[in-house]
Amino acid sequence: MTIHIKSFAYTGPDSVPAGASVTVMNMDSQAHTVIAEDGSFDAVVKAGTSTTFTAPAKAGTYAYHCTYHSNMQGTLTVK
Ligand SMILES: [Cu+2]
Repeated sequence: MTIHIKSFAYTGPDSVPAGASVTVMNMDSQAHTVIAEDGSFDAVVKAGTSTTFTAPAKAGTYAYHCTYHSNMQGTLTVK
């Protein structure tokens, strides 16, 4: 399960299992974040690196965004 960030856009899996380890891979030359609107998860990923976070234990659709770039929005569906 990987969320790719490229050209200031997220591309994620259709869904992830509850509690899964989700990798965030940043292919841009600037840092980005993956911050859930409800605080369920957060990740900061420097340029050209990857990191992981734990998906929520509860099924649902979680909206997230990048702290640095307000036009970057995504959703993570947990099943
Ligand atoms: Cu960003």
